[in-house]
Amino acid sequence: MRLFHSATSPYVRKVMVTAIETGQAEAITLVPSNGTPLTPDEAVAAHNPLGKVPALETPEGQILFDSRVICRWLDARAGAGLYGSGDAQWDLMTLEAAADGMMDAALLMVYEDRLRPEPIRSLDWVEGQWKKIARTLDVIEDRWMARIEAPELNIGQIATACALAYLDLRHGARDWPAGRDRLAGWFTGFAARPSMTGTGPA
Ligand SMILES: N[C@@H](CCC(=O)N[C@@H](CS)C(=O)NCC(=O)O)C(=O)O
Repeated sequence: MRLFHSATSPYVRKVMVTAIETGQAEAITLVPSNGTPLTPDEAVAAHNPLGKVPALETPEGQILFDSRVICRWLDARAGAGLYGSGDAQWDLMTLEAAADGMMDAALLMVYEDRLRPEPIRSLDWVEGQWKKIARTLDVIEDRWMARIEAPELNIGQIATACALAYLDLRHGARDWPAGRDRLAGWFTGFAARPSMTGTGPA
């Protein structure tokens, strides 16, 4: 199968960590891509009309996007159980959505800085995005650590770790670990997994 890929994308990383953890990475051929809303990658747009990575072409030729769908598909294909069952699955999918939302906000901050001409940039808007991230980090630290620290691997852990790594990569000066000792301590351990050290920017 083929995966439209960018090494710095936290969403792509989520897919790659899921693929490695479920033993499917060898079956994936990476197709490098580097589009933005201003400079779309036409090859990606031909497969995903939103022009975004990750997009996956399955062995049967089906095109899947976005990262949530691809991770779910990889999990189902391997029978890995990353989403749990019963009430837990809704909790884990909500945690994944929260982590993805942090990625969204963090990426919008980057785009505002890189893609929008300086005279029309909004610092208030950037700070509004950071507040979304800060609130979500606090809620994870206060209410979600049982899922985060669970011994069995789950999709909430993978998504959260990829979001935190992206915060370190793009917004390190904001120092997200400050005041969030439990989440920061967990992340140090999770970030050492081969699936994390083997993915992301070199
Ligand atoms: N909700 C999507 C978000 C994917 C996304 O925003 N990817 C970025 C790279 S980090 C992208 O391809 N941006 C290009 C664009 O927005 O045109 C997912 O979970 O896969």
